[in-house]
Amino acid sequence: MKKFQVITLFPEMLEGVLNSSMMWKAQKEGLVSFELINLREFGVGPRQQVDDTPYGGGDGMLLRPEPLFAAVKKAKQNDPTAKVVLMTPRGERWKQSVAREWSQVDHGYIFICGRYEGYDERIVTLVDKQVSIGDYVLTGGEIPAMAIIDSVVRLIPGVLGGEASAEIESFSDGETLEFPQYTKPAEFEDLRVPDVLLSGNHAEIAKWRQENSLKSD
Ligand code: 6GU
Repeated sequence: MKKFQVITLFPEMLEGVLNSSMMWKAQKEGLVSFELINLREFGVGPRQQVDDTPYGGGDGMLLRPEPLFAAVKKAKQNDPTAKVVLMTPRGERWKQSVAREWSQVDHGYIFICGRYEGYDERIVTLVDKQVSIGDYVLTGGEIPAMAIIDSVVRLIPGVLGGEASAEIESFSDGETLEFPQYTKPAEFEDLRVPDVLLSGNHAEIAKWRQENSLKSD
């Protein structure tokens, strides 16, 4: 069972997503487990401070190293072989081929979600990989962490159910994006399903789907 741990100041942001749909099913079937680690619990002093002003001046607050180091230590105790992943717009761009690799390895992952204006750079010494989900800046790593976990979990054998989805997956082999699909009715407000899909000609249908799929990577 693969364990995904997420270190965050906002565990409630992830709860709904990780406990719904496919990710709920994957947990229920014992294929994955999720653990949310609240960074606030590792805060410094009586006010459990997690951030402070940058040395050298400048606006905003940075996450302090002590709570981050303590939270990673806790996560490593839970899962000693897990890899540590830092969510940052400066990281390597996430892609489907990496999601596939991560779904096949037999160790867990610990995600560190940055927040506010940044983090103390010393956290990088604990990190195996820095990941970004695209060239834009979000206010925190929580949404990227959810995107990455979703993209990995759906590829774990046994998670994706149903003949139809498995069929699309094997057709695409993960490298080809899905073709457009239609269901009943065949005509809706003057919008018609392409004739080829109603033709019953399986060779023509396969050709149409191939031509209308997008290549990834
Ligand atoms: Cl991983 N974090 C933040 N804050 N913004 C991002 C990102 C990550 N990936 C793209 N934008």
